[in-house]
Amino acid sequence: MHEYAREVIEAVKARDPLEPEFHQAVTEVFESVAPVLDAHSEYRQARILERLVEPERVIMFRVPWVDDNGDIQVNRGFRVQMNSAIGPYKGGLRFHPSVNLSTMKFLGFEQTFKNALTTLPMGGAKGGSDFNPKGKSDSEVMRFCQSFMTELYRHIGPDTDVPAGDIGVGGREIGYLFGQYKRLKNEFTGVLTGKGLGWGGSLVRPEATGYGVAYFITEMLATKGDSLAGKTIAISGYGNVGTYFVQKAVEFGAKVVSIGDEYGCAFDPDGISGEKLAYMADLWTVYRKSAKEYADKFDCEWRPETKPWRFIKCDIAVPTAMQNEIEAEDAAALVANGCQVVCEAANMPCTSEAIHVFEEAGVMYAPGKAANAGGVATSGLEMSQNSMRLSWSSDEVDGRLHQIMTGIHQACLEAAERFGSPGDYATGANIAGFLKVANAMMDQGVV
Ligand code: 2IT
Repeated sequence: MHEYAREVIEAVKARDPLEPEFHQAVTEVFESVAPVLDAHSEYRQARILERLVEPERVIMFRVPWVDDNGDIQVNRGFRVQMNSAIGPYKGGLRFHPSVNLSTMKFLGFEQTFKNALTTLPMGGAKGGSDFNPKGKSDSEVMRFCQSFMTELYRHIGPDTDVPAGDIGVGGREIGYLFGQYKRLKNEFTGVLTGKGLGWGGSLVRPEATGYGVAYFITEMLATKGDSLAGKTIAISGYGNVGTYFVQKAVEFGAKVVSIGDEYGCAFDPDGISGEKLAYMADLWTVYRKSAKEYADKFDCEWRPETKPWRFIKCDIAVPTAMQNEIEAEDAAALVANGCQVVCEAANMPCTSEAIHVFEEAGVMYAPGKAANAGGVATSGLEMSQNSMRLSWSSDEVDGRLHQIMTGIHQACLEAAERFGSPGDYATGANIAGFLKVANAMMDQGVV
């Protein structure tokens, strides 16, 4: 670890000791950029690391709402506006009971470098609430979203901060949030992405994160003269990212054999496709049910309270759920079962210890900030279309997404090579993202 990076990490831990996820994200990036700091003392003089770890603005607010029984509920809302050096703040909103300031800061920090890698002009932010949409009626979700936006609207805007979805925030929630923003501001603008296709959304935005991951893995395998055809893949979620990843992976000839959620994991050795894939797509968005329903409906194995990583033999593991879902023991089990590629579709799903296990075993590992950047990249394309007041065809958007993903893959490999870690995607992604953001900050002075 570089001495300057170590000093700043220690200062972050001392100042905010109760933010382990944020410490983890900062440590991973700052460990990677050691060779850059060695070669460029100007970043230290400009206190770039101290500025990167301090969000430009943190907004925390009360979100009161009335449930279907007439009882008053109170949740906590957040928006962490991390860094605007290369564009307006941009990043998703997460509605999940695990949301707190640490998770919001880690996600905003990751988003800053991810957005830089897309090459589009977007700064980094994240927001959300500890509200749990599971088990809530549509009207409860609507009232919650309206209350959330009643505070958030004064802090965002199409040239200021453009939120989108993340875990627990999909098309339904974006609709309610957009409706309330429009009503409060009396303005129809591209203030959110992931909008409905009939009112400013972009074709391919729903598919983009999953497709992007499949494009990224394809590039990784191509460096070894290999492809997705015939590969067995384990995934852990069944939401938007997982669903469209499965669709593209199947198109590329692979077989995806698991889905899961916080209750357990469904193992389908025949692979998810056709009718089963269509059901998976509707499982949450239409039926609002657990992954167990899939196992029941298609008569396959359901393992309660188990993660797929522990028992499934796969060539490729694609965590699509939550931070730190792959721990060291899970990583060891994957390696023992012959897994050769781990590609993060979620944000920071591997612990630092798990990544270490993969490195030791020579498993190819791609970090989320590179591999899952297709979602936010296509959000950037939605912003462009909104600004121009026109819509591109699916082929146009998908073509740009594909080009962006191959570009990110290339940028990771080039940065890794240039700074002495050839083939190391994590180091390459962190360095490439860091250089773009840090250089913009240098140009813009002490702000
Ligand atoms: O983690 C992510 O990149 C997202 N949730 C998407 C953010 C966005 O603004 O589309």
